[in-house]
Amino acid sequence: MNKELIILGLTMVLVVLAGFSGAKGQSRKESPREGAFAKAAVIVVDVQGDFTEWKKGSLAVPGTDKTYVDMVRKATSLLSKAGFTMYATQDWHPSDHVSFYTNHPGKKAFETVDIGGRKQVLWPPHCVQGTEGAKVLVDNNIFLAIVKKGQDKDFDSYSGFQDDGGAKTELDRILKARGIEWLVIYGIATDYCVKATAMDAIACGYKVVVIEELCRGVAKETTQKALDEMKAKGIVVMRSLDLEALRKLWR
Ligand code: VGL
Ligand code: ZN
Repeated sequence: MNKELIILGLTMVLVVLAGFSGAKGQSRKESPREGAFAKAAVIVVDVQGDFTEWKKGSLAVPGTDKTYVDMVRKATSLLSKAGFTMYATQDWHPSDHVSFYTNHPGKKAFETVDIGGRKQVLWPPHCVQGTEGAKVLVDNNIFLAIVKKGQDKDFDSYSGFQDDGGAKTELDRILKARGIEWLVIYGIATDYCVKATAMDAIACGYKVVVIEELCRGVAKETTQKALDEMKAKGIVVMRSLDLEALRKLWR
C-alpha cells in the first residue's frame, strides 16, 4: 500500500467536506437569489406560541393546532427552496404594554378602549419579550430577518411595517434594499396582524398575495371582513399555496 496516496486521498476528502459545510453555513441567507422569485419575499406573520392552541397560548387563535403549524412550516420551507427571500414578524411586547388588559385596572380581556383618540383592543398579556410564548414556531434559520414589533409600551403594532404611533420598523427598508417587489404574506391573525401588514405592504408599493389557507383569524366575521378589505385594496387572496399560479401572476 502506498502511504502517501492514502494520506493524499484522506486530505482531499477532508477538503471537500470542509468546502460543503462552509458553503452551507455561510450563505444561503446572504446571496441575492435568482430565478422566477428573485424579487419575491415571504413574510410569515406572528406564528408564535402565544397565538397558538398547540402551545396553549394566552391568546390562542382558533384553528392553530399542531397540524396548522406543521402546514405553515412545510409551506415556508417549500417557498424558501423555490427561491423566495424569507422574513418573519414577531410580536414582542414589554410586560407593561398598553394592549394588555392587565395594565388597565377594571378592564376585561377583549374590551375596546379609547387611548389618545385611537381604538385599542385589550388583549390577554401575550408575546412578552424573552418568554417561551413569544418564540417564532418556524425554524428561525430560514429567515433572513425576524422583524420585532410592538416593543414601545405606549403603542400597539399589528403591522410589521409600523406601529400605531407611526414609528417605522426596518421592514420596508430591508425589503427595498434587496430589490423586493412582490410579497407573499400569511400567518396569525388574519383579522389583525396579517391584515395590517398586507395593507401597509400594498401602500408601500409591493404586489401582495395573502395565502388564506395558511392564515387563521381571531373571529369569523372580522376575518371575512379583513379578506374583503384586502381584496378591495388590490391584494390577491389565494385560497392555497400554488407556486405555478404565483409564477404566472408575476411573469
Ligand atoms: C396580534 C393581537 C395582539 C396578531 C398581535 O398577531 O394578530 N393580535 N397582538
Ligand atoms: Zn400583540
